[in-house]
Amino acid sequence: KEIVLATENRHKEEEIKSILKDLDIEIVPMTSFPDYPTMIEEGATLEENASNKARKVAEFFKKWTIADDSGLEVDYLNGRPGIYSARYAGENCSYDDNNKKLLAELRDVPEEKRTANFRTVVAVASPAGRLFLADGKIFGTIKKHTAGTAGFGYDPVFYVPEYEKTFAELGCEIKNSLSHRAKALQKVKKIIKSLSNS
Ligand code: ITT
Ligand code: NA
Repeated sequence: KEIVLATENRHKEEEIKSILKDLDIEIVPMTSFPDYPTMIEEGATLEENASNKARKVAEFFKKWTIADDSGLEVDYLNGRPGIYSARYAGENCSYDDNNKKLLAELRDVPEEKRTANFRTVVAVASPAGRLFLADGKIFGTIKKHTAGTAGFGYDPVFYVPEYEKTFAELGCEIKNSLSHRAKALQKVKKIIKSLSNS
């Protein structure tokens, strides 16, 4: 009754564990093993990247595995950075670099044109090669300045109109109740429950 979590991102790991905490399954981060495979993201979609990560790690450990691929799609930028969200400002760039670049690209863009969405695809892979996908999306806007300190990545600039706050201002508890990742993982819970009943 355990499932490997294929991510190198500690923030994601924390959120995923928290959202799945009511499942009767132990979430084992792949980073807790002495060795784990390198996950290469060269797919054209979040679906491809999540599937490839989950499959590769499931095969390596011969254990059920889940992986998350997420991206921020900004309408004014025709959906960028999308699958390139992690390396938007360059290979090995910081979250801060990405946010600076995004705010600069949108500098003179008015409020009503700053719409965006965050999307997560979670893949669940079995050692034998079975694969399940679930996605989650949240709509919002890109704020003109960073605000808030919680979370990671684009959280200080992703603004949720219903709450009049960025993800970073909302804090993890509220974010984990309504985020792109939370929505995808609620579907994953159903998948895992139906698998463990069959
Ligand atoms: P793994 O592939 O190891 O899971 P990663 O950080 O490379 O970790 P992604 O390939 O999915 O993850 O890249 C998504 C990037 O989008 C991530 O690095 C963050 O910058 C950003 N991101 C993802 N989820 C986010 C969230 O909930 N809030 C803010 N930014 C997020
Ligand atoms: Na990645």
